[in-house]
Amino acid sequence: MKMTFRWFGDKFDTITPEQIRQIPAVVGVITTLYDTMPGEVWETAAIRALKERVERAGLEISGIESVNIHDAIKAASSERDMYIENYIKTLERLGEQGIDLVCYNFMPVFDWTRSDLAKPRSDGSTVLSYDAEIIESMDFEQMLESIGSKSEGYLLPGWEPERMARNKELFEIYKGIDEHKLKENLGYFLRAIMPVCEKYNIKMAIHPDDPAWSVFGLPRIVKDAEDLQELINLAPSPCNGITLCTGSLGSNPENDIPAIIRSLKGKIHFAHTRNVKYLGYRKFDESAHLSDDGSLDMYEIIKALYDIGFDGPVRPDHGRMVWGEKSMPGYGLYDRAMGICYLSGLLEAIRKQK
Ligand code: DNO
Repeated sequence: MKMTFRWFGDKFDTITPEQIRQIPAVVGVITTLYDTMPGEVWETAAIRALKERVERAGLEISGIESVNIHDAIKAASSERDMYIENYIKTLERLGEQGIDLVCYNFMPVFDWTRSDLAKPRSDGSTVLSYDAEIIESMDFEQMLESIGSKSEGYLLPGWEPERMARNKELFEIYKGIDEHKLKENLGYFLRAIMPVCEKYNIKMAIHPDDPAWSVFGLPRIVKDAEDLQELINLAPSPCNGITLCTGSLGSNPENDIPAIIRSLKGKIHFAHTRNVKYLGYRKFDESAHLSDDGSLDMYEIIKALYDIGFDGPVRPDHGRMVWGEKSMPGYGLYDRAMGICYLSGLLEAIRKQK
C-alpha cells in the first residue's frame, strides 16, 4: 500500500506539492488535468508538464482521478463511439508517460452529492454531510444553487459549471435509461478500452456511487458488493478493477466494507479511506478518519486491505475543515494530513503484528 494525496493542480488547489511532500509517508499525488472537459483528448504536452511539476517536488503521479466519461458514453447516444475513441487516445497518451492508474465513475449527470458542504460540529470544525430529507425536498436546480452557494467559489470535482449549465438536456438524455441499460453501457465502454489498458498496463478503477443509492431518479449501478462483482464480470481483464471508497460504499450501513474488500482480492486498484458517522436513515456526516469519530472501523478496513495484499495507492479522502483553513470543501490540507498519519499508524501496527 502506498500513501498518496489528492492534488488539483497549481491553478485550482490551495495546497502545493511541496507541502504535500512534507506529510510523512506520502510518495505521490493523485491528480488530473482539472480544466479539461469530459470527452476531450488530453494533450501530451499538458500531461508531461503536470508530471514534471509533480516530480520537481519529489513526488510521483500515482494515478489520475479522474479521466471523466462523456455522458454520450454513459447514455449510449449517437456520439458514443467517437467519445470512446477520444478516451482511448487519452489513455494511450497517459500510458506513454508511464501513468498506470485511472480512476473514473459512471454516475449519470453529476458526481458525488451532499446536502451541506460546511456543517458545523461541536468541536468547531465543519464537515460535508448528507441528509436525504433535505435532498429530497429540492429539485435539481435548487440543489445546484445550494451547492453553488456553499462552495465558496471553489470548483467542485464532478460539478463542472459548463456541464451543469446543460443539466436539463443531460437529464433528458438519461430518460429511458435504467440500471440494466446503464450497466450494458458500462460493459460496452470497458470492453472497448481494455485492449489499450492492457497494452500499457493501465489499471482502470471505477469509483462507487456516492451516496450509494439513486438520487433525483437517476440510475446508480456501483452501490454494493453485488454491483462491484457484476461490473468486474462485464469485462474480465486484470486492468478492470475498482476504487475502494470506504466513504461512498460506507454511506449505506448495510455495506460491510472489510468483507467487500476481502471479496475483491486482486480487483482493488486504488483505495479512498475515510470515515462516516451515521445519524439516521440516509443521513450521515463525514467525520474525521479516526474509527472512534465515526461509524466505520478503520482498523478492520486497513487490515483487510493489508491481508489481501493490496499494494496500490491509498489516499485519505475528504477531511473536515479545521484551524480556520479555507479550501475546496473536503480538500483542505490539515485534516487530510492528520488522516494520512492515522492511516500510516494503523498500517505500521498491522505490519508489526504479523
Ligand atoms: C469527490 C470524489 C469524486 C471522485 C469521482 C471519481 O470528492 O471522491 O469526485 O473523484 O467520483 O471519478
